[in-house]
Amino acid sequence: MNVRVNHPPTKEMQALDAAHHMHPFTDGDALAERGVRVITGAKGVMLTDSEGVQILDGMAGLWCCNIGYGRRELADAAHQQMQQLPYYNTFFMTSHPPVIALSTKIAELAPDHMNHVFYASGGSDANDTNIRLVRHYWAAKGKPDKTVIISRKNAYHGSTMGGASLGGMKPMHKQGGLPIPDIVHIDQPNWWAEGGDLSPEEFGLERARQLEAKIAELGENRVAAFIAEPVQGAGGVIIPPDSYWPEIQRICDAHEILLIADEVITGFGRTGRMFASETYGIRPDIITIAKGLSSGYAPIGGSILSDEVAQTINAGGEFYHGYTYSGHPVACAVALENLRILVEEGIVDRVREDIGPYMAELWRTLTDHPLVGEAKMVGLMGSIALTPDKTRRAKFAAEEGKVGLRCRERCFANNLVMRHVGDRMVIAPPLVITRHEVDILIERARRALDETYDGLKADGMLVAAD
Ligand code: PXG
Repeated sequence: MNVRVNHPPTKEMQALDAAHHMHPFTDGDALAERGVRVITGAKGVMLTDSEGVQILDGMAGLWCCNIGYGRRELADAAHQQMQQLPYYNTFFMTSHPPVIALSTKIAELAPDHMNHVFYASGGSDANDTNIRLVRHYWAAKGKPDKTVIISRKNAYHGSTMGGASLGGMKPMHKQGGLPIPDIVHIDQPNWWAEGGDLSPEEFGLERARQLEAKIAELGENRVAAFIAEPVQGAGGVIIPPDSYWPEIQRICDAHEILLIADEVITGFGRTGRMFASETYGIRPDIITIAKGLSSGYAPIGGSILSDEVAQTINAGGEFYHGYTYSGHPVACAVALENLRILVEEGIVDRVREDIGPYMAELWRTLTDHPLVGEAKMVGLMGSIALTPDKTRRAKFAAEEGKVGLRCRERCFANNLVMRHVGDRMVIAPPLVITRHEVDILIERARRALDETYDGLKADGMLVAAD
């Protein structure tokens, strides 16, 4: 691999980073004490750090680098577009070729009834758009009281005021006085942690029916929409029981509630179909997109709207909403090239028919490890539940997340990026990962699990909570 040494020494960069760079979702003092790992390059599924060490990126960046790193074609697309037209806006009756081409392409790839795109710069602001959009939609239909959006606990829908309010992360709500009004949360379909004695199918139905109960409690005339990730990603890759989504769909249809599928992670091939809505038979009114839309090569997100939603919005007068970078030409050109590669190279079909099943089979073998309870995977996103006692699906006596953090650190020490969410480990490698690289990933994960187990044993932490 071509490693360019075009940066200051690692120690110097770490000091400057600690002095001047405020990191997202990071305890700044802890970071300054340990020093960051500086990533300087990447190719395929491999990252290179400032010491020249190669790390297997089991998280595709932040669940986004679907086509892998280092694709020259995307750099060329950006280069050409920057020379041709680096910026122009899409406000006030103007447009440009890349945004027209990208919108046409997304409409072709999206479910048949969804042919319109409103752009943002990422997933959070796209979900902010969705809040305003669904409320405007119902007002335009003469039902201005339909303003409440129902979401789920432990959901992640972004970090803006709107996105974090839609999300169901308690620690995020605590900072900044969230959620904003008229957003409520029901329970998530996490059978491993919350299923009790119910079968997964019974539990899936029970959790879905909380939506119907919540609509009844609030009154159908008050509820605008239900938003959910088809598979909760940042919440720990919670793959719902098969009974869950058909029941949610039935309830939304029966009660005149818009369904927003937040496919920021699951979109563009992650579950083995272009959208997870296809994987789970969901018929959304709105799909949130970002991440895999450009494989992370350029910041771009948006909302794909059904024909009915788009027509209602268009007929409802001016929608006073938009961002300077809505439909940014360079980001659109990059996304378009990314989608060309995704389609022409058959990357999504390969996830469904080859590399996904291959990895899922190896992933499931991890359940023979004493620390691993369930090991689940759909397409190329998966998770394992760490437990001190798998027969009882027990939690650790230690504070939740402590064991997961230890495991993540052992992964990193073994040059594998695998994240933890509480005491679940999550994985979502670039979709172009090869079988050989999957073998390496599993081998490193197993080694990290062994080392975590040994460390817990030595520290007397293999103890279940009561
Ligand atoms: N919706 C979903 C489902 C997401 O996963 C967003 C919206 C927000 O997108 P932006 O582009 O504004 O970040 C996300 C983002 C993690 C992690 O650690 C996950 C996300 C972002 C950052 C970290 O799992 N998801």
